[in-house]
Amino acid sequence: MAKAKLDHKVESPALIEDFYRQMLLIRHFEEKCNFAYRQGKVGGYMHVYIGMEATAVGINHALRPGWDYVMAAYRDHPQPLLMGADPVSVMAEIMGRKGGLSKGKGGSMHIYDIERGFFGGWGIVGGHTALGTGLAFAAKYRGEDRVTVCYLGDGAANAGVFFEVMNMASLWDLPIIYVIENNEFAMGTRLEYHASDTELWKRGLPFGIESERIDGMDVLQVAKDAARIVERVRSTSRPCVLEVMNYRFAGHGAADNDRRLYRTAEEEEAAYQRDPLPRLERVMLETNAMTREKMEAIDEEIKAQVDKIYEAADAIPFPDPAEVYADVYTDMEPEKGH
Ligand SMILES: Cc1ncc(C[n+]2csc(CCOP(=O)(O)OP(=O)(O)O)c2C)c(N)n1
Ligand SMILES: [Mg+2]
Repeated sequence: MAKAKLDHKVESPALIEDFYRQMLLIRHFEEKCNFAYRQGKVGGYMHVYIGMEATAVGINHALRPGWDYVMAAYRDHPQPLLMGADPVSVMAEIMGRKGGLSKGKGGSMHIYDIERGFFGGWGIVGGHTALGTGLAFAAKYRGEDRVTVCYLGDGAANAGVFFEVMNMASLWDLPIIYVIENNEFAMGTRLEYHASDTELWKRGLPFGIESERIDGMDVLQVAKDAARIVERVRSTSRPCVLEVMNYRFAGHGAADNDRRLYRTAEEEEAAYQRDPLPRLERVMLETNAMTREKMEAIDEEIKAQVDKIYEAADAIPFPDPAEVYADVYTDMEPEKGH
């Protein structure tokens, strides 16, 4: 996907269109992933990003392509798409095919694109914040002005390791942004049941880290805030805790078929009113940035593009079983007895 150039005047109609296309690509891509899962074409766990698109799109826009680092937990399909990976290689990974970004051996939760600065794709809740902090440490140690964005969930914000690494990041002035995506749920446990203080942005304060909370459903606002924060982190080499308020429209993972056990239809309906896509559409209509006809045409175009991505990925074979150990361990080879 073409990435908009680093022009932070988000009022520009071309940039708004780019944001719209990026959010639509993620939405349709994720819907197609759900379809693939139901067809039995996805092994293991899979978690989609439907409803949360504005967060990754707005934050990605503030980053320097091919330079800054990004790390995510297991809700990791949107980041490589936004960072310029071939979408077929993302879909192929999710479907366990040879042409996948992790050669079909990682699956949905373990997608990496190191060349573009995307470091996964991790399933241990909260554990990856230590790895993300290591990336920021490495950049600083090498004297590079890279910013690391480490996404984590509201549930992950309770993990002990997160408190340890916030301490290190502040102590060592690491250029990292911990983006806490508060989608109000950790699996089937709502925020109020798992967090003693539901204002998660405050997690950074005891460590002297600049911390704030923003609306994650408004892509233009996220882009503006992210631009300001990334710039600050890059120039000061000080960490940031950024709580982004969004909502997980789908179940926790593709196998979560019973959301009514933990949330009501009314609550979901209220959340859908905050949907970042219609929200941007309203802005575009009000400002005459785009007509309804053009929006519909773009929507059709992206749906067709995603159909092709799926078909192309589905045509790729599975990895050769003889290569099961290849690229899995760095120093071990099967013939040497492992
Ligand atoms: C250390 C650890 N504990 C428990 C789990 C099981 N688990 C998987 S996802 C999840 C919830 C995480 O919620 P959150 O951090 O809010 O992320 P979200 O799914 O909302 O993006 C849990 C408890 C795990 N994967 N790792
Ligand atoms: Mg959550």
